[in-house]
Order: sequence, then structure tokens, then C-alpha cells
Amino acid sequence: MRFFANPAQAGHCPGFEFFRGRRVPCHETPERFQFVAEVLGSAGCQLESPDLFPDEALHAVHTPRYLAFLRGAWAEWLATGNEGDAFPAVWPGAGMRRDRLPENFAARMGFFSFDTGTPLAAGSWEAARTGADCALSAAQSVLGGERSAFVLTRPPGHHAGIETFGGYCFLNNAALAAQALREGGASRVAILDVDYHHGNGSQEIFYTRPDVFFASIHGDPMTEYPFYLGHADERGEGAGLGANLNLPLPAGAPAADWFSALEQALAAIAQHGADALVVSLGVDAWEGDPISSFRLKTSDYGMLGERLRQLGLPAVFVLEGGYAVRAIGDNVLSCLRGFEPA
Ligand code: Q9C
Ligand code: ZN
Repeated sequence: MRFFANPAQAGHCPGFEFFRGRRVPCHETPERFQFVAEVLGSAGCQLESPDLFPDEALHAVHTPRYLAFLRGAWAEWLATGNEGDAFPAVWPGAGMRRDRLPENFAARMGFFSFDTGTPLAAGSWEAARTGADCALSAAQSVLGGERSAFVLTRPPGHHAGIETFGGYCFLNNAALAAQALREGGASRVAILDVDYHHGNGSQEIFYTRPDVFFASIHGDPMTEYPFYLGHADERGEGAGLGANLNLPLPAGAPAADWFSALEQALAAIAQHGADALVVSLGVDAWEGDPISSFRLKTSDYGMLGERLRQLGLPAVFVLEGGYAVRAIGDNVLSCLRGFEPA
């Protein structure tokens, strides 16, 4: 197994976010990366820097105008007289137009976002962009014959859509890995998203496509973020009909229910006939996570890894959420070791 760690992650370090309408310290911090890096390092894993890929490698997943916005957003935020972390303030709500991209900076920031929990700071673009390089490097290593690779990066990616940031995410690393696997020769790819929150961005990106199957186990969007996507009746559209599987569980669901959902997801992935797997490995379904309410134990992440190994597919694992800093390293290592024992 190879490990691609994002050397630019610490540059994404906003001070606060709005959480349930209150201004609170960010949950998604550089320390998260450090804890995972420490645990992997102590276990003897060699963390590598990514290869660099051109922006064109991102265009099958995100629009050029979205990438251009993100690239220049920090400078524009400062140039419009602001200081401190950049936040959106206005959005095109239902009934308003999305077919005209305004010129005004605040209007564009809202156009490309969906919450106030995802501040953009001085190094956010560089961190997200280098994380994309890590995801693409991991996909290339698996295409080159490696059994598996892990993407140690932040900010995370699975909430980022075709042209929207939110949920602490800017660029969809898992989608980029899946797309790279497709372009590199895998005829079908499956994404399994085990983060506590529904991977709305990954779902949106592949919703009309039959070649990338998306399955997600997550807190029921009736009560859990991201609320406006992730229901069981979302099964894909057009040519993608049947290639999307949402398995929402009520907040507080016990591990046994989570593992029943996992069996459903694995059966569907096997049925789809994928020849490579991408795992959106958020570890916020852990019992001690401060913003989530599933009950997985660290040993359960080992069982998850073992069950994934039994699929017999090469896999790219991508770090998503997980906020109880110390434990997230143990949970990640437990899953990776279950998949590929040292
Ligand atoms: N004002 C991940 O686990 N934050 N993202 C709510 C709304 C939601 C979680 C903020 C948590 C996002 C990758
Ligand atoms: Zn999450």
C-alpha cells in the first residue's frame, strides 16, 4: 500500500466556521492531518509527496469557471476590502437564476457554495489543489499495479460538487480518483462512501453515469447534514439509473445496523461489476465523534477493511471527515490494516 500525504494541507487553516448558526472554532483542522500522519508513521507507513498534475486533469469533475473562481478567490476577497477568512453571504435560492454568473465577487462566492461552514483562507486553494494531486497520484499508482493507496489530505472532498464547495470541501478528491481510474483503463469503478455525512458532491458528479457506481452509508438527511440530498429514493438518472445507492440510517444507529447496510452496499458493488474501488474514508461514524452520532468502534474499522479486501478489487482510500482528532489516526490505520495486513 502506498500513502500520498498532502504537503500543502497546513495552509488551509481558517479560524472559525458557522455551525448551526453560531460562530465556533473550525472542526476541520491541520491537527487532524498530524494525528493521522503520526499514527501511520508509528506503524511504519512511508508517507510520500504527490506527483503534480495539470489543471486539465480536474476538468472531467469540476467546471473550469469553478476552478478559476477558487484559484483567485483569496486575492479577490482581499481586493474587495475584506480581511480574515472568506465566507459567502448571499445565494441563488429556489426561484432565482443560475444561468447567469454575476460579476460581483460576493455573488460569485455564493453561486459556488452551499453553506457557511466552509471558510476559505490564504492557503486553501493550494491545499485543495495539492490534495487533488494526491488523489490523482494514488489512482495512478493503483493503475500501475499497486493493490491499494491511501490519500492523506485535507480539506476533505466528498461534499464538493461539479461547481460547489461546502461541508469543509472544495475539490472532490474521491471523484477525481474514480475518474482517473476510468481514464486509465478501469471500465467500471465503484465509490463507497462511509463518511457519516452523505457524499452529495460525489453523487452529483456521477449521477447520470453508469460507469461509476456510488454507494453511501450515512446519517438520514431528514435530520443530518447535508440535508438536501442522500435519500434512499435517489437511484441515479438517465443512463445512470441504478448506479446510485443511498443507505441512510437514523442518527444513533447501532454498529450492527451499519454493518447490515455495508453488506447491501458490497452486494450492489459486486453486482455492478466494478474493477476498481474508491473508498471515501471519513471516520466520523466512530462512536466518539463530536459532530456525528453513529457508534462504530476502532475495531469495527478493521472489520470494514477486511470486508472490503474480500471484494478482491484494487482500491484507493481517501480521507474525508472525522473530528475526534486523536482517534481518527487509529480508525484510519485499523481500516487500512484490515484491507492490507502489514
Ligand atoms: N453551517 C465532512 O465530514 N457542518 N464534512 C455544518 C453548516 C457540517 C462535514 C455547517 C459538517 C460537514 C467532510
Ligand atoms: Zn463527515
